[in-house]
Amino acid sequence: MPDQNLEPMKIKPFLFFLILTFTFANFTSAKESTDNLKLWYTKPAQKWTEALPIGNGRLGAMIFSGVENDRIQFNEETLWNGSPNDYAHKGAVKYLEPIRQLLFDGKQKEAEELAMTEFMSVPLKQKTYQAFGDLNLHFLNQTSITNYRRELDLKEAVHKVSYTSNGVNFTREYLASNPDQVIAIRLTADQAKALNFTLDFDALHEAKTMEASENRLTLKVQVKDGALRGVASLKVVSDGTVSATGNQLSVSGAKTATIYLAAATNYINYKDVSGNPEQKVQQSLAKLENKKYEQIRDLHIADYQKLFNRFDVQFSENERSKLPTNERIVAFSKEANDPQLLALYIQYGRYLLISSSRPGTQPANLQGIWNDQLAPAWDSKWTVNINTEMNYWPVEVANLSECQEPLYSMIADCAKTGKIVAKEHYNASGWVLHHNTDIWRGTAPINHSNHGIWVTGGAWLSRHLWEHYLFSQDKQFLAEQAFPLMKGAAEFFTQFLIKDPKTGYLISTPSNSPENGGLVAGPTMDHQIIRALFRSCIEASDILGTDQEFAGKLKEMLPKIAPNQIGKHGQLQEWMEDRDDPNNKHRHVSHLWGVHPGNEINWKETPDLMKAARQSLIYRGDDGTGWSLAWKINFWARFLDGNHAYEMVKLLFRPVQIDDVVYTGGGGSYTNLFDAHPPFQIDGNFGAPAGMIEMLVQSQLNEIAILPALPDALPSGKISGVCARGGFELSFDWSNGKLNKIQVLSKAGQKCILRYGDKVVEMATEKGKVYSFDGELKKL
Ligand code: FUC
Repeated sequence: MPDQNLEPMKIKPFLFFLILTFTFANFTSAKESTDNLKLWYTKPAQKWTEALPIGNGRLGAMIFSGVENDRIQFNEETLWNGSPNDYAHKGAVKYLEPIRQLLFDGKQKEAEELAMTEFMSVPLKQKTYQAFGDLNLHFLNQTSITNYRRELDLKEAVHKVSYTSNGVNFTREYLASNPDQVIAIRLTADQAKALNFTLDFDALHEAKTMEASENRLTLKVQVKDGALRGVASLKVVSDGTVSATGNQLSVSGAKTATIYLAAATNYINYKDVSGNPEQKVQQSLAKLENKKYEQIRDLHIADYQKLFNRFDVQFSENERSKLPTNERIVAFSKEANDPQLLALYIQYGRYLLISSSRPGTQPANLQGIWNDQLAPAWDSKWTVNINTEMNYWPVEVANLSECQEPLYSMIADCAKTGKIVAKEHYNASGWVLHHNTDIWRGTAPINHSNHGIWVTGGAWLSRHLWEHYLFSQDKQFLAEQAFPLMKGAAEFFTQFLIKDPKTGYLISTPSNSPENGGLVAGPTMDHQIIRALFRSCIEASDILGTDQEFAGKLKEMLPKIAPNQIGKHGQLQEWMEDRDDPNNKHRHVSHLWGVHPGNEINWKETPDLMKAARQSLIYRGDDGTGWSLAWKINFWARFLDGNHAYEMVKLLFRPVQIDDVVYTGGGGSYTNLFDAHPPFQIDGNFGAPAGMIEMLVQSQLNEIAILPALPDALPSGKISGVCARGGFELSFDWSNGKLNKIQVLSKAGQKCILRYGDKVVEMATEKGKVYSFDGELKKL
């Protein structure tokens, strides 16, 4: 469908702008993008999913922006319950063969029961990410409110509130600084002595203390079941009077006041809880002693923009861009004609990633770092049978490579804990991670044998290490960080895979096809993941010139692993047996892993499997949880069906509950554009941007395809700083659905094959050089 509502008057200046500004140098700093990059509202947040998130990778906060009472609900990412523990079930290995035999004998229930008693993690469940506390601000004499606006500016990573009360203009700014490791809140009034408020802390934890003295307020919490405690402390700097009474601070007669909030726990790493949070907090606040708010703010913006400004995306604009975000979401559900909302969503995903995952921090968990509960959904941990991986799908393409560092550290930890589990449960060397991990780096199978015994979590995560190499071409990273971990993951499978007595193929058992169909022998997804891991290890050993013997073993095993099979309904089989139910609408579509994020199933080499995979997806249907919708955007993009991918985008934007109206009980978007599983789960906020980018660029099988799955709804646009495998960074624009111009920056001097429709160019490149082509891929 053409973009009918796009008024001609609006298109022309946009195209004119494109022509004027298209140079590689200024492309990323496109001026007009600034105003697009805001989430904004005309009312304070009532519910948590209306509040707006800020974060520095370690500290996060949800800002409600009330006029009389403002709630700043904050987190520190290492506050979890539990304590160091390897979770291994000692002696579990004795039951491995009996469980396998029961599965071969068709006794699934018995196999699950035996596994439940003898094979599961100790304890059965992993631990929970904890809310930390609330900072509450209470303002005096706020009446006759006008001009209220709150906004999250993605360009600067600053949240702002402004309003007028009794003729006084009040503003507040909130930011979470990575360089200064504090949350800073700046309050101003435009009249002397007009700013009067009190501050106090609160927390859900039973064990908590609060204390105020001079200009300092401190909250200490101890988690209920575990070794961790948290300390949060703030100081107020103001031109008014700051005083302490009981557990409260008050600021009176001020024109400006700045609050600096620091928080820490005693967590050092998964084995060590001997940290001193009082000292850490004290140090963070002491470092600010001689700094002005403006300096802290400038440093924060510069630090954030170093990452954020590397990439830009614009689709065509219309009147909808001017609506408050809540109204915009509702309008989209009535008529999905707001191309710039997709650009906002992609950039919001990048903002959330920068805010929740920085070098040295924990990776983004199921909720990033934002959690207001002591018992959040699925413990707000790391589920690795799709969710954690999805969190990192946009990281390379959207030019945020560094944000993936916490994932590598977590993989390295899990390789250590997973070595114990590999030994105790499977008598295998190498390492294994089942479907979840937590801050203690649990790797054993949890919850229930019918879905917890899934063996390829570590193998899937290892792909992220390899992908980082493919994008960066960084051989040192491959040699020092990636390959040793990938090799350990593969080594496990060289011993774990066994010959299926029925077919003679090597299969993965016991395992499951994530969360569908219970404990089985040989789920298709496992074999796809293991093959991808083996292939990447073989390639890495070749590139690095090491481990030839190991690579030889993998080469020998590869063709023996059970292949993808097409079943009686024309579907790609999810299991060894042809027993898929075409009416099954399960949210997981695991057996399509080979289409995305894997690529062994593709149009070029395996068109029949590709058709079968597409048929499976059609049977599954379009609807799903938030992350399931996001995955389906990626699938349809890989099937090269942009319009179907856009149908999935529509479902993803479906309003969940906005302004007290409940629109759907299914997956969609909340007022603050957080993805709804439901409840809130951040994976869709990352998986969907990756899928939207996948409509515009795909780099698979050694070629870069431009606009491979462009939906009719996005006839014009431009993107810059988007990355492709092989070490390339691309900038291009299109209008009326046709490519105008493209520039390719070669960062590693590799050969480049560009495809646009049926046009292909192939070229040798030099590191650091930019190559330009017109819409016919003719060199400029
Ligand atoms: C997997 C999914 C659920 C949810 C949970 C966190 O178990 O099947 O839908 O996303 O992870």
